[in-house]
Amino acid sequence: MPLKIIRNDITKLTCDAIVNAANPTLLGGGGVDGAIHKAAGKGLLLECMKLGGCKTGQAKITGGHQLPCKYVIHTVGPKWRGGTNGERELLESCYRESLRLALEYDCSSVAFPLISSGVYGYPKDQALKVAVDSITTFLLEHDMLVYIVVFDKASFQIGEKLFADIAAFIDDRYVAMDPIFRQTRRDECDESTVLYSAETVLPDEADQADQAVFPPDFAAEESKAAAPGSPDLKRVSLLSLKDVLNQEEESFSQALLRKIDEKGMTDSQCYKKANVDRKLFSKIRSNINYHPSKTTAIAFAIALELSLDETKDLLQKAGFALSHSNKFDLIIEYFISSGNYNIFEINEALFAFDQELLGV
Ligand code: AR6
Repeated sequence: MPLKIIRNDITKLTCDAIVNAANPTLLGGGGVDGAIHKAAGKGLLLECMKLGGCKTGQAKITGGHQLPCKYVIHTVGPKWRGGTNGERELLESCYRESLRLALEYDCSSVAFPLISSGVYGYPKDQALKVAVDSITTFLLEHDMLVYIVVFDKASFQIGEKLFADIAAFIDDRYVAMDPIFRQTRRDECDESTVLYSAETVLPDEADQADQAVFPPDFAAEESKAAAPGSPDLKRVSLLSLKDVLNQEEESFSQALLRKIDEKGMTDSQCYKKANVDRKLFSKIRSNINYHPSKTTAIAFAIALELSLDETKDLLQKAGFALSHSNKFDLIIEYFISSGNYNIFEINEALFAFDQELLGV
């Protein structure tokens, strides 16, 4: 199951477990720790008092008390001391140990804040990379829906150079010119936008809310053909309409399965790399006429490492196109053109530019 980056207050999430960036006493503090204790009420503190603290890199679990989640997993991140004192290993261990506990307690969804990236001073871009890498490694072996919760815009930073490169790429190609976007730089982004809240990412709904536009405009053809005084034309046109309908074009689902075979991938390698949920993949596999959302279709193109032209072909089978008047499309084009098919890096960039993310 996939990894999602969302912007929200972690105390508001209804997933099975949320993770707390705690300190070794487990008795509360500032930052996300303070917010969690405040929202959970005194019961959480009382339960934490019985745990006997927690070492850096380790994790312990309690109930959610007055929070909407079932459990709180408390982990203690490393303090940043320049990066050469085992910080990365300890931070990886926080994610690994928290996910191990989530698994042990049968959680199917868990949400992490960016551990250590606040009071403990871990550089935010590096903290995010550790989070993404550790969670991705775990998800290769296990089924779970994992959220990284970013609290504010400033918490989320892709590298300055990458951001500048993408901005320049968009700027060079953007056709329907948006003067506001032309001036936009990272620190001018709208802080209040909640792009991808937990409520908007229910996998099934996301794909049912299909916005495909199917190209042949049959209704228009028919009305043209029915113009008064041209009965023959009407017959000819209706015949060709029938012909068109009879043309068996390869569907998105068929094309996808064929490409998976051609690339020598297994289904699970492909949907995991696409950050797509197994259930959704089964739907696509079992329904030849399945119409995916655009983000799902692109996620598969990325997983299959298709060229730009191949991507456009696959998208077209789902009724979509890539356009130069759309920031989202240009970012996708940027990554494909640079041969970077890492879906998590692409999602980090999409997130930084306030765009919808790929996969489910
Ligand atoms: N929801 C999601 N993320 C949040 C929230 C929230 N409600 N509040 C803050 N963040 P920090 P640390 C983000 O300082 O660096 C405490 O005092 C925040 O923007 O909470 O691991 C503990 O008791 C930042 O990106 O945790 C420890 O003493 C991230 O959560 C110490 O801080 C982590 O910031 C732990 O420091």
